[in-house]
Amino acid sequence: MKDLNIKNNWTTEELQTIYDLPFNDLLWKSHELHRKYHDPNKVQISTLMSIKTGGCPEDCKYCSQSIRYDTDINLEKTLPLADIIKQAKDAKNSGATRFCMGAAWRNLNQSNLAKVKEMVREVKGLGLETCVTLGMLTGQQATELKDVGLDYYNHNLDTSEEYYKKVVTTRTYQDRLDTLQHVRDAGVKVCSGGILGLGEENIDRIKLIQVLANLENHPESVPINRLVKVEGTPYFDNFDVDEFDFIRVIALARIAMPKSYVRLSAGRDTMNDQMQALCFFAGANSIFYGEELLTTKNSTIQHDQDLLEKLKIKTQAPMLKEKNKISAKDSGGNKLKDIPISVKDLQKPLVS
Ligand code: SAM
Ligand code: DTB
Ligand code: SF4
Repeated sequence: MKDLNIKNNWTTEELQTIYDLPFNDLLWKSHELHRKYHDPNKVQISTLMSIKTGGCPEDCKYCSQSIRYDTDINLEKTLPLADIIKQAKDAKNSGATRFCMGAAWRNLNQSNLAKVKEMVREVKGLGLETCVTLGMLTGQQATELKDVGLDYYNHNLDTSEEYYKKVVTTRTYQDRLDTLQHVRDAGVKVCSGGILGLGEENIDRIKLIQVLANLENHPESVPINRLVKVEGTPYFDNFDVDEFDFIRVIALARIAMPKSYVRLSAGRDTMNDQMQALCFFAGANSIFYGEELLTTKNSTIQHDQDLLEKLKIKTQAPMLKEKNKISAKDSGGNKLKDIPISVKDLQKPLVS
C-alpha cells in the first residue's frame, strides 16, 4: 500500500503553510513523523576529511576554498592514500559509521578518478560506509565509483534556484541537478542539502526543501548547514540565521522527506546545546563528528560526547571515550592523531 507520508509533488504553498505553523504545532508534526520512521534517540555519525584542500576555480561566495577569495587556509594537494586510510581507521574507532571525503574540485577528472577509486575501495574495506563530495560527475564516473563500493555522493543544492545565481556564477542549478541524476542512475545513494545564512529569504529555504523533496526519490541524506563565516569570503559579514528559523527548516525537511536522514551539518559549533536538542527533536538524526570539518572547526568531540550523553541519544556504533582520543591539527593538515586504542574501552561504549 502506498505510504501517503512519502510524496514528491509538494507545492510551495503546502510547504509554506507547514513552515508557518505555530512553532509547537510544527515540531509536534515533525517529531511525530520522526518517531514513525526513525529511532528518535539515535543519531548516525559521519566523519569528514578534506582530501584536497583549496585552489578551487569555482566562485561559491561562502567557501574558504575558492581561489577567488583571500582566505587563511592551508592549500593541500590530493593527500596520499596512506593518510586517508589512517584517518578513516581513527574515525571508525571513534564511532563513525560513515567516512566522507571532500575535494575542492569543480568536477572530477580522470586521473583524480583513479585515485578516488582507490580511496573508496580501501575505506570500504575497513567496514565503513563511504561518501565522497568531489564536484560535478559524469554518469560513467558515477558508475565507476559505485563499482568500487561508493555508498553516498554528497552534492548540495545549497538554496533555491533563484537565489543560487547570486551565490555561485560559475555553474548552474541545472548542473547540480544533472550530477544528482547521474549519482541516482548509478545506484549510489544521494546526499544533498543546503546552507542557511547566505542572505536568502525563508522562501528560498522552503523552495530548496521543495526541490529536494520533489526529486523522484528523496535523497537518503539531507545535510542542513549553517553558514560558517570565513574571513575573506564575500559572506563573512552576513547576518546570523535566526535559531528558530533554522529549527523550522529542519522540521520542514523531516516532514517533506520523512525517511531521509537529516544531518545537522556545518555550523554546529555556533549552536548551543538547547538549539541542537531542539533540532534533534524536530527531526535531525545525523551529525558530523570530529574536531574539523573541511577547513573549519566543528564542535569538539568532548562537547558532542557530553551532549549526546545528557540527551541520552545513542549512536549507531559506540563512541570511544574522549580520554583515549587526541584530535589535533598537525603540521600536515587536519588529522586525528594516531593513538593506541584499548580493547577494554571498545567493549565499554560511552553510549550503547
Ligand atoms: N567542491 C565540491 C562541491 O562544491 O560540491 C565538494 C566540497 S564543498 C566544500 C561541499 C559543501 O560544503 C558545499 O556544497 C557547501 O554546501 C558546504 N560548505 C562549503 N563551505 C561552507 C561554509 N562556509 N559553511 C557551510 N557550508 C559550507
Ligand atoms: C555538507 O553538506 N557539509 C560538509 C560536507 N557536506 C562536505 C562540508 C561543510 C564545510 C564547512 C566549511 C569548511 O570546513 O570548509
Ligand atoms: Fe569549490 Fe566546492 Fe568550495 Fe564551491 S563549495 S568553491 S565548488 S570547493
